[in-house]
Amino acid sequence: MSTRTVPPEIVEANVDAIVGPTHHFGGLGIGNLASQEHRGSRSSPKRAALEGLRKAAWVASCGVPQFVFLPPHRPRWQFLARLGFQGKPAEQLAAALENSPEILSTVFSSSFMWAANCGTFSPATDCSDGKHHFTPANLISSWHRACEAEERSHSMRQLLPADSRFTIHDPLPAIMPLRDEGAANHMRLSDCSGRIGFNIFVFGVGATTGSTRFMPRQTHDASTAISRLHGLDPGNTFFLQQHPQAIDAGVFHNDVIATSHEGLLIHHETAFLEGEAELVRLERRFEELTGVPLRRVVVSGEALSLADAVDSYFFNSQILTVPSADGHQRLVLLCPQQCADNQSASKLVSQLIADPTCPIDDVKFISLQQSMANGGGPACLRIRLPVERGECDRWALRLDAALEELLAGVIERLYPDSLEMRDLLDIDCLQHLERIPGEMAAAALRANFVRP
Ligand code: SUG
Repeated sequence: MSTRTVPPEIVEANVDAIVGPTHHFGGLGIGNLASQEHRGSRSSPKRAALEGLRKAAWVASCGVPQFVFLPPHRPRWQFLARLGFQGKPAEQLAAALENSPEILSTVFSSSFMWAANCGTFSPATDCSDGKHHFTPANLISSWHRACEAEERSHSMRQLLPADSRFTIHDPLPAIMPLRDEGAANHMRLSDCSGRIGFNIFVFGVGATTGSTRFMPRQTHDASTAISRLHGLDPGNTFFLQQHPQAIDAGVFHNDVIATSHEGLLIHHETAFLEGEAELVRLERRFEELTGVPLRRVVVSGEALSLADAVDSYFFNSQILTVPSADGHQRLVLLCPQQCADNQSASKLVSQLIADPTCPIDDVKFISLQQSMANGGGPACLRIRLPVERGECDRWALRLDAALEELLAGVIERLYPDSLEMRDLLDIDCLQHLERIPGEMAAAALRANFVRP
């Protein structure tokens, strides 16, 4: 039980990306078993977008500040032109498909929907210059994601007020030794006020050899560069290497094998390679600065095998501090439906709720079938921005009932029920899909959810 009466001074604003109308199964996620398994299957952009929107709306209904990023324009015509595809739109797309399905998938990608990969955010309270810092992830491990960084810098600027309190860096240089996948490989712990922060960066490639089956997506050099750029206190910053066995089992990001919230860290016993010394340093430092012990839950392979962790996405559950009517705060675990369906995960969730030493009070299961089929659970769909209470009142695109209705209306009316890669070559279908992000943005602007 965690119920307490003093609300944290720093609150976690959540930002979810609205799924785009060209959501499809391209099979491009490196080391991502679900994405590879569903390659070429028919998708439902409408269902994907409504599932994601309902998840974000549920979080908002709990009283957690919730914002959205709107989908960017597709297809990426400039990308096609840069690869030398010329001619009329239909000809360019057909030539791209003939050349490689990866190119067609890239120009229509909706993978920006996994906002946890949009970048790494550090709140002002953790940074030496007293400003918030955000570094968009360069995502250069894969074709379809490497173009997202520019779009996401734009989305952040659209959301946040033009304010000297935010420093938005350039993405790290686009070279393989600096590959970065953002908040999916970063965890922040804090004291109960939220002011004393502890930052954990998790990388797949360091001095020692990494995975053999799949290319690890985050490098140690990228993680250390971000911690320097953000001016994080080295004494409160920790670096852990992902266990190669985990990467080989389909754990392509740390948020598929570990999670954290305030003073709670939950990780699988095979999450990190020789991580114990760094974790002990973290525990000592946490207790020294906060006066209370870190609550670390280590999930054994016996309780949840790596295969079940990947199948259920238990670690990709969101942990939310939810204010309740009596003025208390409760910790709620928002799990993908797969955790209820997977026997080991379901038992683990029940045990955590029943455990009096675990601060999680409650669980909610949510269906995100379309995102999960591409390897994205509840936590992948959002980025957390810990800021001062009330600070986000001035941000754009806050998800309230009116914005939810507006977005659901556009999705219901315009998003396709079903989509296959070949449909993207149909000129009528293409013209329809191409108009949707603009219409959604214009509707949000008319209703004053976005600054002009
Ligand atoms: O990068 N899937 C994404 C899933 C990202 C999940 N995010 C976090 N774990 N935070 C990825 O692998 C699949 C796209 C496709 O195959 O069409 C994809 O990109």
